[in-house]
Amino acid sequence: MNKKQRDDISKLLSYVLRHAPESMELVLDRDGWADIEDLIRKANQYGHTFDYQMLHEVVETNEKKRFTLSDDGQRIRAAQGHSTGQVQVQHVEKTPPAQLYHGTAGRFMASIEAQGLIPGSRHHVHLTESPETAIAVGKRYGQPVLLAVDVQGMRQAGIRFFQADNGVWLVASVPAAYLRTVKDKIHT
Ligand code: HQG
Repeated sequence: MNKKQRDDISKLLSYVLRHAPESMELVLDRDGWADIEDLIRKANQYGHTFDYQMLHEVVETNEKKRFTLSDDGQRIRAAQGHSTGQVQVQHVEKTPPAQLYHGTAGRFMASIEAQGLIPGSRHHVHLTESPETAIAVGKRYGQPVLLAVDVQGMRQAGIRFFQADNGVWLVASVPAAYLRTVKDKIHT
């Protein structure tokens, strides 16, 4: 497969496993798992032709490790980013490193300063250990803004942190008091 073919399958998987399983009559369990045989059959019915080997290649080569295979290789789920009401993934609660980041766009900052970070349509606010990743995520929506999160302050306030299968950090929200704009890492 070439990159375009892999990206197309990856986008389809993100869409059905995170947001709209019903668009392909797919049913996910509470932890977000889909039966791979069922998924491939339904995808094929909806005009997306790929097989187990191709799906495997997409999972293996995905630069953000967006998808997780079950130990027996029969099920697949999105590691994070869900918005579908079908699932309520039990992510692992963990102590995060001292510094986490969130990337956003300048046009959201007035609202973020007023409300803090809220999950929007997704189930969690997404944080990362990598400022570079955060900046790239922010760029999807416009002029990027890098926010550093006061992890220690949040932990002292009793806010719980979870880690997805692919290392992304998840929280319910981040009150504005725990956010600081970082300017020196942005080179656009
Ligand atoms: C912003 C990617 C106004 C928030 C990444 C973001 C991530 C607010 C946008 C994953 C706000 C939501 C998720 C507030 C937050 N007022 N705007 N109070 N609070 N926002 O796409 O974090 O490539 O739902 O800053 O790596 O950007 O898809 O979330 O800009 O892990 O695998 O509202 O997506 O992974 O946007 O990205 P999103 P996100 P993938």
